[in-house]
Amino acid sequence: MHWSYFVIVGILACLLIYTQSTMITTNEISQDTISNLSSHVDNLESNNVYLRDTIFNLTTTISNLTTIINTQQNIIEEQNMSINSTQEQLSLLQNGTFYSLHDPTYAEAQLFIHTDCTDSYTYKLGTFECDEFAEMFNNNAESLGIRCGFVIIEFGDAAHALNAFNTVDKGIIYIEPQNDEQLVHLNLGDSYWEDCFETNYGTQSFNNTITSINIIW
Ligand SMILES: [Ca+2]
Ligand SMILES: [Ca+2]
Repeated sequence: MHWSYFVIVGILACLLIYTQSTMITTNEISQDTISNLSSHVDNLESNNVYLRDTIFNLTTTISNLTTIINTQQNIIEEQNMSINSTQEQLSLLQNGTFYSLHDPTYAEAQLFIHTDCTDSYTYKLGTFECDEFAEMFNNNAESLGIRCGFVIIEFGDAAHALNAFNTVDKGIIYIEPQNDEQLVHLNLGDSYWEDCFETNYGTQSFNNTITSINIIW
């Protein structure tokens, strides 16, 4: 054979070896790349779970903070209303439109009871009943600067109104404004007309056992 034939065969053999070598390298690179990408995907999925948890926690935190903000805003609004009301009352006090009230001494309360004429009015069913007596007595006292309580007691199926003073030296006293009589006591379970006065009003034909006592100052 001619020597050029061997040269050609040699060149072709070299090319074949080179090509196979290149394919193996490319194949190895591709597997590495897939492995890296797969690892990267795992990391991304892991990050994704973390981010989802973070978003969930932040959403919960935002919801809680929103609730707190709404609560605080409500408190601020209530306080603003209270401030406005107080400023209004202060303004009225400064203008002399309101008068300040004080709790009386026991003697001052007695003096008022005996000089006030509410008890001289006549009870009229439907138009001037116990609540009108108690309201008039309260308003007359407070027009003089004496703080007076409007007292409502319940008998279960009926109710009655009277008055109270929180005296500075002898505590709370209760007054029946229809006749100026001061009660000896006023307790739940008492029968109002039978137990609460020194005067004997006799046994009542209706249930007057006290089931609740409310003082509106
Ligand atoms: Ca009187
Ligand atoms: Ca009052």
